[in-house]
Amino acid sequence: MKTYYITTPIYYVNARPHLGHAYSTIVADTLKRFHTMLGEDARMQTGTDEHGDKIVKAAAAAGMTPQAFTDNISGAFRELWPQLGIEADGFIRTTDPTHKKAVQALLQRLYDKGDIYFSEYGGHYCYGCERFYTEKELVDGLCPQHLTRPEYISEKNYFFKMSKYQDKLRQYILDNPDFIRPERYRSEALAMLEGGVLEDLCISRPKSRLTWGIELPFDKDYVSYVWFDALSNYITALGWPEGEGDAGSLYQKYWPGEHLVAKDILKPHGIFWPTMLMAADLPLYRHLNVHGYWLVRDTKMSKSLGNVVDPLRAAEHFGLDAFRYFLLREMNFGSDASYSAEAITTRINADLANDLGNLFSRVLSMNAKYFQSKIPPLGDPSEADDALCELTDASAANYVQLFGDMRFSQALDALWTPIRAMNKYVDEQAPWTLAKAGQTERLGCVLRTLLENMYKVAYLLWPIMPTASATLQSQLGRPLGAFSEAALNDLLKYRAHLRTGADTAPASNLFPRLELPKEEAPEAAKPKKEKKPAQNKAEQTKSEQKKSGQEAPKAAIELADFQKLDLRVGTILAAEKHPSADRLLRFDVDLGEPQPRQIVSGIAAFFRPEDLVGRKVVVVANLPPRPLRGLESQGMILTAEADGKLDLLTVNAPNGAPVA
Ligand code: ME8
Repeated sequence: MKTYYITTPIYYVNARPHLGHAYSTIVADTLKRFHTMLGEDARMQTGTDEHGDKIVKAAAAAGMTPQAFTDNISGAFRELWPQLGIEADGFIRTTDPTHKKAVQALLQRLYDKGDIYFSEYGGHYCYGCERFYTEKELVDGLCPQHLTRPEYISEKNYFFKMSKYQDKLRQYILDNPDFIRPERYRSEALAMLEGGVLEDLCISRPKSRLTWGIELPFDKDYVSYVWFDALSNYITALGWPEGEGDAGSLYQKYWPGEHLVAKDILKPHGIFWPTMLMAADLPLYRHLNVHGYWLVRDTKMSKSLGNVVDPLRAAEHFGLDAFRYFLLREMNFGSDASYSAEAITTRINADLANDLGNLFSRVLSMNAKYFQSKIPPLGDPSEADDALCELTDASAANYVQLFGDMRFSQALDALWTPIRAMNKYVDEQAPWTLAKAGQTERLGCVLRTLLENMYKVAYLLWPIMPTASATLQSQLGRPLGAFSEAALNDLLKYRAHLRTGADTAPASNLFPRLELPKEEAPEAAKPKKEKKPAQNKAEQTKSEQKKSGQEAPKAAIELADFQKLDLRVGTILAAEKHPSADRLLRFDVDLGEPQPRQIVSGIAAFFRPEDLVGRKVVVVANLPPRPLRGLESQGMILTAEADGKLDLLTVNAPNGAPVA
C-alpha cells in the first residue's frame, strides 16, 4: 500500500494557538484525509517546539518554570486539534526523552563524520529570532524581523558545515522542480544558495547562557541550537534512529514525507534541513509545501493590535465545517489571504447556503414530495442528463488533480461547477411541471440524476468537511463507507452509486444563511446621545442619585446568576493611551495565566496611565472579548464612582485569585 506522511511545523509554546497555526494544521489534516480517500496509508504529524531562549523568557514573564509553562501551552495545542476536526496520528514535544536521545544521535553522527567543528564566532544575536545576524543583514542596525537592536556576542561554538552541501542542494532543487513549491518559494530558496557562499550554521549555545535545550553528546557545556533540535522532529517522531534499518518501523514505512510550513520558515526548511539530511546520509523529504500568511483585514495579526483570531471561537461561531471550507477556499495556496467576519460570512452564504445547501434542500424535499423519500429508478436518461453527469465526472477528476497539486482553492472552484450546474438543471428541468403533467418516469430520472451527482460531490468533500460530507451522504441514503483506491475509481467512473428504493432524508438544512456582522460599536465610539430632559419624577431621581454616587438598588438576582461572574485579582503590568480613542486606556493585566490579558477601558479621563502600572485590580475575566476602536478587550476592570471621581477596586491577594 502506498504511504503518505504529512507534517506541520511544531509550534512554539510562547503563545496560544491562533488562526495561522490552525490553518497549517487543518491543511495537513485535509491532506491526510485526501490521501486516505485515494486509498493510501496516510499519517499526519504535529507537535510543539519547546526549547530555547524565547520559551525561557515567556515562562519567566508568566512566573513559571519552563517545564510547567511548556506543559500548559503544549496541552492547549494538543487539546485544540480534535476540536477543529483534526485527527493527528502523532503529537511530538521536543522535551520528550525519546526525541532528545534521537537529536543527540543525529548530532553525534554529523560530528563523527567531521561535519561539525568548534570555532570562535562573533555576531549580532537577536533573542526573538534565536539567531545571529551579520552586519549586512541588519536594517539600520536593527533585526529586520523584530526591529530591536541585537546584542553583539562573541563566543566559542560548534558549527555545522552547511556550506559543504551548498552545490549539492542547489543541483537537487534544479533537478526536482517541485521539491519546494509553489514556484516562488523554490526561486527564493535558489536565490539563498546562489547569492555567495552559504555560511556554516552555528548549532550550539553555551550553557552559561542557556540551559533549556538538549545537551550536545560530545560537549556537556553546550546545548543544541533550537532549530537543529526542532527540524529533527520530522524523523524522530517516526522513531528514528531506532527504525533506520528495520523494514517494519514507522521510519521505514513513512519516510521520506512531506512538509507543510508558512513562508516565515522557508530558510530552515529549504536550506538547513535538507543539508542536515544530506550530511546524515538520509533521504530528503519529498516536498516542502509553503503557504502564505493570514492577515486580518489586510493587517498582520499581532497581540499588540489585539486582532489575533481565536480559531476555536471562529469555528464555534460559523460552524466547524464551514470554517474549514472557508480557509481552504479563500487562501490561494502560497499567497497571503485576508480574514474577516464579513469575508467568511459572504463566502458561507454564497457557496454553502446558496449553492450547496440550497441544492440539497430543494432536491431532497422534492424527492420527499414526489417519491415519499425513496430513491427513484434511473430510467432512460436524456441528453441533458448525460451532459450533467459528464460535467460532474470531468470536474471531479479535475478536483482530484488540483488537490494533489496543493491548489485547494482552484480544486473547490472546480467542484462547484457541477453544483451550480445542478441548480441550473433543476430550474431547466422544472420537476414541478413534470409532476403536474404526470410524467412520473421522467421526473424520477431527473431526481435520480441529481441525487447521484450530489452523492459524488458529497463524497469528494470529505477531506475538507468530514462531518458535513458524512451527513450529506447519509441524507442521500448511502452512509459513509470505507475508502479505497477502487472505491474512488468507481465513483469517478460509474453513474449509479445509490440504491433504488433506499431512503433519503426528507429535508436538509446544513448550511443556513448567516447575517452579515455589524461592526461592534464600542461604547466610547458611539455618538453621545442628546441629553433629553428627565421624563418623569422617577427618572429625575435616578439621575440625581447617580450624580451623588448613590445608585438606586437594582432588582434582585439569583445567587446562581452572580456565580456566573468570574472575578479575578490581577496586576497591571503595562498601561498606555489608546492610539485612536481619547477616552480609552490599554492595559496588560497579569491574571496568573500564561499570558497577560489586554484590557481596554474607558477611564482615561480619570487616571494617568503611568500611575496605574503595578496596581492590583479586580477584573471580570469571563466576558467575551470585544473590539474597542480596533483593540480587543479581554475583560473589564472594576471601578467605583462617587462624586464624579473614579476609584479602582483593589485587593491585596495574589494574581488569579478568584473574588467571590
Ligand atoms: O516557527 N498565517 O513556530 P511558530 C499562516 N517552532 N500561518 C501562520 C501564521 C499566519 N499569520 N502565523 C503562524 C516556528 N503560522 C518553529 C517551527 S518546525 C521544525 C519549527 C503558522 O509557532 C505557519 O505554519 O512561530 C508558520 O510557519 C508557523 O505557524 C510558525 O509557527
